[in-house]
Amino acid sequence: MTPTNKSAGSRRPKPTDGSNEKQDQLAASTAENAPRITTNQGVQIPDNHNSLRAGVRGPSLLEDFILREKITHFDHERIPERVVHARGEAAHGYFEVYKSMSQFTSADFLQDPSVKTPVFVRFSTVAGSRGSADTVRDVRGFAVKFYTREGNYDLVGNNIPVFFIQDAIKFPDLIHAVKPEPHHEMPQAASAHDTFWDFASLMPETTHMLMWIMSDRAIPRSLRMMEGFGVHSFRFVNARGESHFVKFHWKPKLGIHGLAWDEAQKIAGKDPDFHRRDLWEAIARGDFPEWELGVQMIPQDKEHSLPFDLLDPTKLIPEEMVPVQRIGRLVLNRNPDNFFAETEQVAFHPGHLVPGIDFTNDPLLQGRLFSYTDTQLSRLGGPNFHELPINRSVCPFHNFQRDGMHRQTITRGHVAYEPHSLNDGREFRIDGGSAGFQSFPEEIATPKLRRRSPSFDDHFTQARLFFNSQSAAEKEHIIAAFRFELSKVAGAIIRQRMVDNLALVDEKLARRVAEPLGIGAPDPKAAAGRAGYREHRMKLPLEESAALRMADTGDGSIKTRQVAILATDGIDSASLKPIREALEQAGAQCKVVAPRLGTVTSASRRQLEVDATFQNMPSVMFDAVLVPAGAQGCEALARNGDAVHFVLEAYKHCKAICTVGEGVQLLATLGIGAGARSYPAGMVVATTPTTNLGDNTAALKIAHEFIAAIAKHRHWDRANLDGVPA
Ligand code: HDE
Repeated sequence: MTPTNKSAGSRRPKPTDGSNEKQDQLAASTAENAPRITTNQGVQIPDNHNSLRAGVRGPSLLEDFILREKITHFDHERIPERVVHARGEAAHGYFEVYKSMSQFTSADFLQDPSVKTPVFVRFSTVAGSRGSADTVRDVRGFAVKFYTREGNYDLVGNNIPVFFIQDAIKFPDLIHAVKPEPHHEMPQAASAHDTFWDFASLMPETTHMLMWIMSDRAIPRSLRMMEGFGVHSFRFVNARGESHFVKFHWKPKLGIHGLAWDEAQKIAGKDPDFHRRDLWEAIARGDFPEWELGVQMIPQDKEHSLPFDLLDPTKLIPEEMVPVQRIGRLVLNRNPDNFFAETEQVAFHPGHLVPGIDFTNDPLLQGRLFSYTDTQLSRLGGPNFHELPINRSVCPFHNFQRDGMHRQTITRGHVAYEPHSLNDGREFRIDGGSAGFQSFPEEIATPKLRRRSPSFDDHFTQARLFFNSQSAAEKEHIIAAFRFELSKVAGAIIRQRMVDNLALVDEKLARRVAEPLGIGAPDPKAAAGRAGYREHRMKLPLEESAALRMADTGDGSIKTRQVAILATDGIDSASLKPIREALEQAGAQCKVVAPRLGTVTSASRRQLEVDATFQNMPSVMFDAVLVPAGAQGCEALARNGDAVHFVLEAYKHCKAICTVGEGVQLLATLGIGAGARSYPAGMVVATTPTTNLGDNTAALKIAHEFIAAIAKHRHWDRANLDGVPA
C-alpha cells in the first residue's frame, strides 16, 4: 500500500461552524494508502519482498535503486527529539470566546463569540525522552496553537503556574541537572537523583516550584484533569493602545485530580502510555475534553500594586487577590491522523503573537523568545518549518524570506526584496502600518546591567502560601514525595541543605521530611546563611488560597471514570445489571475484568463478555472497583490472588470500592467482613442478600452511593494505608 494524495479529510462530516478551517487546509496534505506501490518518483515497484541479486543465491546489486531508496529513507526517519518536552501527545479542537474582550484586547480571536478558532494542543512531560513513561513525577507542558484569522498565536504553558528559575540564563543548568546524569545517563524521566537536588538546594528561587512539583499536580490522573497556565505575565493591548498585564489559566471541566504515587510508579511499567491512551480514547469515543480560558488582569498603571513583582515567574497572583475571569472555552475533538507529521513536527513558540497580545519584560520569557526558533532549526532541519502543514497559518503569509532547506512554496517572479519598482514600474512598499502587529511602546530608560531586581528576592513566602493552602491529605503527599525523592539522593550534604531550605517554608514540614533521611535536624539559619538566600519581604494579605488545592474541584460528575467489574464464572449478573446501567448513565466507563478473556457464565447461566484480564488491566488502570454478588463466583474470586490483590491495591490507592452480597469476601484481607458497623470512606458494602438485589430500588440506592464515592475521586484519608500489603 502506498500513500496517494487523495484527501483523508473527505471521510469526515464537516462541521459548519468555522472551526474546520485548519482541517480543510490539512486535508490538502493528507494521504491515504493505495493498492499500488511505487518509488518516491512514482515508478511502480514490481516486487517489495526481494532485492535485486546476481542469481537467486548471489550478492545484492548496488544498482538496485528501489532497495536503496527504501533503506535510505528508513535510515533518516528520525529527527532529534525536543531537548525538553520530548514526550508528548496532541489533539485538534477549537476555541470560542464567551463575549467580546475588545475592552482589553484587539486580538481578533477574542472578539466574536460566534467564531470558533481552530487549535492544536500538545501536552508533554519535560525531563523524559520520547519513549519515557507518562506518569512520572514532572511538570506537564500545555501548549496551545490557535490558528487565528490574523495569524498563529501560541500559548506555550505548563500545568504549574510558576517556574523553577527567574532568568533564562539558568535554564540550561536546570535542565542539565534534572536530565539523566551525564556519565551514566540515569535515571530516566525522574527528578529523584543527586544532580537535580544539588542544583535545587543551591538555588532557593526553585523552592516555590518544588512545592508544586512534589504535589499531586505533578502526577495527574489524566491530561484532561489538569490546569494549564501561561506562567509569565503577558499583556493584553486594546485598539486604543491601552495595556493590561494578563495571566492565563486553563480550567479543566473535569476538575484537577492526581494519581497516588505508588500507583503512578506502577502504571509507568504496566502502561507507559497511560495518559496518551486516555486522551486518545476519550476523544475517539466522543468524550471531548474541555477547559475554560481564564484571565487575571491588572491595569498597566497598577503594575506595582502587588506585594511581589509581576515580572517574576516564580510568583503567582492568588485568585483571592485578582479573580480569574473565565472568557472562553477550549474543546479537543479530533485525534491527529499522523503522530510524526503533526504531534512531532508541530513547532510552538511563545513569540508567535497576534495583534492585541504582547510580552512583558519577565527575564525568563525574554530568553524563551530566542530559544524556540533556534531549537526548531536543529530539530526540524532548517528555517522553513512554518511551511509544514501542521504549522501553517490558516491566513495567507507573504514576505521576501526565500529558499533554505526543504522550501515548499514556489514563489513566482524576479523580485525578492522590497522596496522595489520592477513589477510594473511603480515604487512599492508594503508595510502594514497601523494594521500590523504593534509592540506596546513601553518606556525604558535604564542602565544596561547584569543584575537581578531586588523585587524578585523573596523565595519562600509563596511556597508557604502553597503549602498552607493544601488539604491535609495533599500536605501528606507533598511530605511523602520530598522524602521519596531525597531518599534517592546519595549525598547527605544535599539532603541536609534541602531540608534546611524547607525550614524557611515551614519548620514542621521540614522536620517531617527530614525524619527518615538519616540527617540532622533542619536548620533554617544555615539556609539563610547560604548564597542565593534573600530576605522575606513579601506581605501577602492571605494565609491560604483555596484555589491552590486540588481537593473538591470539578463538576462533581463521574464522566469518563473507569470502573472495573470483577467477574468469574458463577457471579450474579442480575445484581450487577442495574448498578452497571446507573454507572454508565452517569458517564462512567465499565469494564468486566476476569481471569481470562472471552466470556464468563453467571450463576443464572448468562454469558458476560470479558473486556480485560487481571494481568493486562490491573487495578491501577481504574478509578473504582465493583465486586458483584454470587456465592460461587465470589468464592472463586476470593481464592484468586490476582483478584484479591486487585481490590487491596484499589483500597490502598484510596479508590471507591463497591461490593454486593458475597462480594464482601474479597475484603477479608482488609479485615472487613459482612455486617461490620462502619466501613472506611469510599467503601460501599451492600450486604443485601443477592436475590433481593434484583429489586431495582435497592440496587439503585447502592449505585448512587457508589457514584457519589467515585465522584470524590479518591478517599485519601483512609486510615492505616501503610498496613495494606499491595
Ligand atoms: Fe520551554 N522550551 N523553555 N518552557 N517549553 C521548549 O522548544 C525554554 C519554559 C514549554 O509541545 C523547547 O520546541 C527555555 C517555561 C512547553 O512542542 C525549547 C526556557 C514554560 C514546551 C524551550 C523555557 C515552558 C517547551 C524545546 C527558560 C511554561 C513544549 C522544544 C527561559 C510557561 C512545546 C521546543 C511543544 C519547549 C526552551 C521555560 C513551556 C528548548 C530556554 C517557563 C510546553 O525551545
